[in-house]
Amino acid sequence: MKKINMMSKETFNKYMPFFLLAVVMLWMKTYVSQKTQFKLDVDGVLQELLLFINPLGSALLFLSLSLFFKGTRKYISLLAIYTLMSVLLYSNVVYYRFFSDFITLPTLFQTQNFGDLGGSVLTLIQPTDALFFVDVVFLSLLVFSKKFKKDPGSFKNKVAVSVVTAALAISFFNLAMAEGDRPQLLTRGFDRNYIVKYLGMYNYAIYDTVESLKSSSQRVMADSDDSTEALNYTKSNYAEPNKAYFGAAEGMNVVYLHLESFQTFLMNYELNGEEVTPFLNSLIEDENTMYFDNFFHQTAQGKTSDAEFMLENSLFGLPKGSAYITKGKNTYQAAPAILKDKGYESAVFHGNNATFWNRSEIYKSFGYDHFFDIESYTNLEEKDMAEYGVLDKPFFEQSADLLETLPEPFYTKYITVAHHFPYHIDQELTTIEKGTTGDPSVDNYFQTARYADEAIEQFFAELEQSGLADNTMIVMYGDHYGISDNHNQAMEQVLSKEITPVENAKLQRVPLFIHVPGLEGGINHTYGGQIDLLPTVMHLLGVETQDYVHFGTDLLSKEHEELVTFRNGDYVSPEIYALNDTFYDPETGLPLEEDQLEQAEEFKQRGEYELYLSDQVVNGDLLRFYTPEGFTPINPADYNYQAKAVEEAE
Ligand code: GP9
Ligand code: MN
Repeated sequence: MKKINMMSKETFNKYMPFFLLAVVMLWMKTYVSQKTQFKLDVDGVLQELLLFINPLGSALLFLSLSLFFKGTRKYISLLAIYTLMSVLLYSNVVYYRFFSDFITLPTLFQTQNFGDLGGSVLTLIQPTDALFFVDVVFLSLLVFSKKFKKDPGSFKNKVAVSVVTAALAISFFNLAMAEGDRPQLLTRGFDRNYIVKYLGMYNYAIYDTVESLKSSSQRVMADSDDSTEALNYTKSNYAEPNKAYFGAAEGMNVVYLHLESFQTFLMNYELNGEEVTPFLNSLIEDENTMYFDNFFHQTAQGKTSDAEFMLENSLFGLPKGSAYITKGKNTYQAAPAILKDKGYESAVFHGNNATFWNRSEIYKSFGYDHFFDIESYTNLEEKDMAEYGVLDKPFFEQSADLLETLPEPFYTKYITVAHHFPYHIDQELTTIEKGTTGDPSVDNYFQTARYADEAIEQFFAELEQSGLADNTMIVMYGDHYGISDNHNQAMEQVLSKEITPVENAKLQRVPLFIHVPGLEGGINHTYGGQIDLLPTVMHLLGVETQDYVHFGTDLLSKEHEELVTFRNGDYVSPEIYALNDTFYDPETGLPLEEDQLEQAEEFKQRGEYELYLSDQVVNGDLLRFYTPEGFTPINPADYNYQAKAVEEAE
């Protein structure tokens, strides 16, 4: 008995310094990473202090699990936990460089996507990143070195439990201070930056795991009564179609062109006195094209998939992850399904793997008849390929033959890829110089935008040649920003102005063109977002929408409310911009006066309520309980794109 006690004491003396060294190293590495790699807007001494202490609780807590292991296994388990936490931290650093956001559990299930990202990920990794693992190497050398004497003794559970308790006490103290500074931190959860700033990277990971599990249990808990609130709201929010436009494109084919990473600032922008997008610029002036210059993307982590999700459903994307990935099996009443009842055949053209963003699954739930993915583009050479699939010019060229196989009227979507981060393109294919800011992503951005512009011109010409142009409505929209706010320094040079919060919000504008043969065009300054596309397009086609659960309203309706809510609860409207808990006057860029706050607050609440209801619908899969009149529900099992591809090839 006495001997065991002695051993514990010795063990304590030998293992503890090693253990504490590991805790301090992990704490410091995490603190320095949080401070330098993420833009957390740390404001004031208290927030600085919290940022400093928040990794301590988690480092202590997780590493103390090693104390429960017997003998020398303590060392191995500590090293394993340390390495896992380092990998988690570093993955977030890399992810943040592109997305300005943190990884969430649903995005982890997108391993296929991460694999496909390939080259993009490589451009995000820097040689100095090796520093993130210097400590791991050092600890491994210690653990595996014979010279470093490891203590074979074991801790009493009581000791281990006391260390865990101390770690929890530090974490709870941290949480209490954080809640004091930012009430409802965990319940609001709109902004992952807040959680990391106050509670640190590792606690964020726990928070995210719990939230994600909650979300999947929401479907199980939901019942038909839950759909009533959303239905009542969307009915009361419905905007009557404008008679001048309703049915203006009735019976026409529909073509959506998904303009990857296009932002409105590119329109009519001149680089060294030369237009970057001459063809799109010419469409702004086209007599049959409506161009919206205050149209905003509303995407979050789901990027392209969020944009698609909104335009097909007029439901918001999820606050984290992508509904495409986690909600692919939900019941939807999406555009292809609505139009199927009107005799339309639908197809998506996209020269990438079918599984990217889980498209091959969710398109079935949307009722898409065909999905022409990379397998459908057979006549390809190395030079025709971009990072995410077939380059836009060969893509449109080969899609023309595929389109011929479709009966009219059709509803189709073309998803382009050439103008995608990091905007690499073979210099032989470029017809405009790079930018000169010194920031490669920004400088390259102009070249791929020009290439995409030429490809779109080619598509318009093809449509003309095939005789389809006179009977086809073309909708083109930018899907999300291409230049994240990490590049604002270079963007200030591009725009020759300071990028204030208001200017930054204005940079979230993406172009929207609606071209309808025979309909008068022009520039439309209405504020709107991607959520509004579906009712706008349906009304132009003469399809009523009041029975559908849509969170957007027709941009052409006189009742359209000019309020664009972003996924984080911020919003923009012609007179008020609500950004990061401050209300601004978009004209002056200054915070609003006290007496103007009432309307600002009301918009804020309405926006948040809409996001909440939309999330209820998506997370609870509530559309399974409600079928609009005249709508034929979709059975995803009726669709099999692969079989069709095989049949067609034979
Ligand atoms: C990939 C493409 C890109 O198929 O649509 O998606 P993004 O990275 O822009 O979300
Ligand atoms: Mn995209």
